[in-house]
Amino acid sequence: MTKSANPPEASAPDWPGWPEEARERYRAAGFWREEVLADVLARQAQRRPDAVALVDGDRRWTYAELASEAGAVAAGLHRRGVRRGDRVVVQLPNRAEFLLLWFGLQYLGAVPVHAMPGHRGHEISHLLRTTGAVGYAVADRHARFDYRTLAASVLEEHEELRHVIVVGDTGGLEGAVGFGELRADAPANSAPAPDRPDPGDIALLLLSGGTTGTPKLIARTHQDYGYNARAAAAACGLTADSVYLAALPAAFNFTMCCPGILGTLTAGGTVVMAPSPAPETAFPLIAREGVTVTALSPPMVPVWLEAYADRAPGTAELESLSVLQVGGARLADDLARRVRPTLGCGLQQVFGMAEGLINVTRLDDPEELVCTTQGRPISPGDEVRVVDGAGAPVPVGAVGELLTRGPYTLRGYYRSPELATTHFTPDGFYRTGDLVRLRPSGHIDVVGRVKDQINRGGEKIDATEVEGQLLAYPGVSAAALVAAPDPDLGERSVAFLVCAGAPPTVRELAAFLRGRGLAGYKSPDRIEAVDAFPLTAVGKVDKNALRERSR
Ligand code: OOB
Repeated sequence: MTKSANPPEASAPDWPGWPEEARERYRAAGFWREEVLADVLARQAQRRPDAVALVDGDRRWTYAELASEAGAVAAGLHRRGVRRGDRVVVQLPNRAEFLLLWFGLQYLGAVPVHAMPGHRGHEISHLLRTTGAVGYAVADRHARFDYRTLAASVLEEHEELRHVIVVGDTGGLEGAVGFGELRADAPANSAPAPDRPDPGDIALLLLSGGTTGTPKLIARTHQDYGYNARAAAAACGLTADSVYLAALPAAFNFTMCCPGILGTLTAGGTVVMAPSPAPETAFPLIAREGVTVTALSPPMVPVWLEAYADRAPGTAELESLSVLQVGGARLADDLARRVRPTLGCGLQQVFGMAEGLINVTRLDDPEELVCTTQGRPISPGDEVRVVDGAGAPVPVGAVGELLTRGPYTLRGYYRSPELATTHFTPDGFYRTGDLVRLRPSGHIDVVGRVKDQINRGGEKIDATEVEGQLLAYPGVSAAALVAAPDPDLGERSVAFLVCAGAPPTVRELAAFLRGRGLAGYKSPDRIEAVDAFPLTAVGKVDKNALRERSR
């Protein structure tokens, strides 16, 4: 038997976890159960073996089939030496294979690391390096990009990376195994005797939007993520009759668990994979599969509203849809108000974060709250505080930074002890960096943020990370990235550059950053050349002044 390169998490001081007192409380309250995420699927395969669990195009899997396929994937991975606690970076589009592999890993107690489809060499290398992953799963091609080229380049750099799994054609990539081959190696129903992880072990690693230069990783445990799925499913009213369309990237925490894919499976419903949230793809899928709930980020909302308003009268493509969730960035109130009259479904605003805390408007909340707030926490165990710059609580209705602690909110980042004091209070609250106002009902209005981030329609861009890359451009001696308001995306990025000669054009800079392996959405949308930056009283770059200038 091949020895695993990575010991199980329980023995590694990779992250702080919750203090004993909190763990006992969360167990006693019934938030945490003695369960692992693989049990979600195994249980449904027992209870409703013939119900449809997953749909991808013309392919469908009942719960029994999904469990058996995931078992076969687990067996294939096990044969190749993947073991409990091993990390595998998963960068797959919304295809059934995402879930087959994800549950295959769960069956082994191995840990999927959620990469986004838009990530490139810079981000993937960081994930591989930080997690010491033994595997990397990609599609052959997706959205006009050949992921095998990316895999080939990272394979050279990362010694610990022993398994590249390609969904589709491996294209002769040395050392790669095709997904079909991986699972075909093992006959159905031959899942290895599970090396059952502890419910408190890391079940998956999510990527944070990041505010410190390199994307931070968030360890989610079986019991905290399992609870997140159950609580979100309850707050969203999911049942075994729910049909969820996964239209945003499956790797996104919103899509995966709020309630998303995992919440739907927890409730015994059906997950339908959509290759894209565009109306021409999503609407026919909703009609064909009788989708009842889906989730979008704000920029897609006007696109859906316009597309549906343009439909011929009497078109009832969205008839089955009862809830449209919107989150990831602030939804404008006037767009929110148009959802029900135009699409004929309820709106649920979702203000969440990979770090944990999820807020949702409830289905029976007054329309005014649904259209103007970002919801309230899904769990009675969620603690929220709104504080001023000195950390003192502000009165209800006043703006302050949101701090939070709870049964599914992290207490520290993965392998980043240096962030303990900057991102957490001494008593374990996570500093979200979001500026909010609390209503007397407990609903939260998100009004801005203190973190140095651009929220480009839900895609988070870490200013510090991009600034570091901009400084590598020949002739650039100083760089500052700020958000400018944008009618479609909410925000776009503007790079202020101090250059020795002529500044680069947007296209030149994009090509340069692409060459450095940076994800495309991080390239500045606009460039402003300046002689020097405005400074604050203490001599820091005055980003507020730059934001004003970028309007
Ligand atoms: C979701 O997760 P992340 O980790 O990509 O980003 C979290 C941040 C929040 O701290 C906040 O700044 C912003 O995204 N955000 C919103 C928002 N939802 C997220 N800002 C205003 N209004 C909203 N509705 O984005 C995420 C994770 C799970 C569920 C939903 C979104």
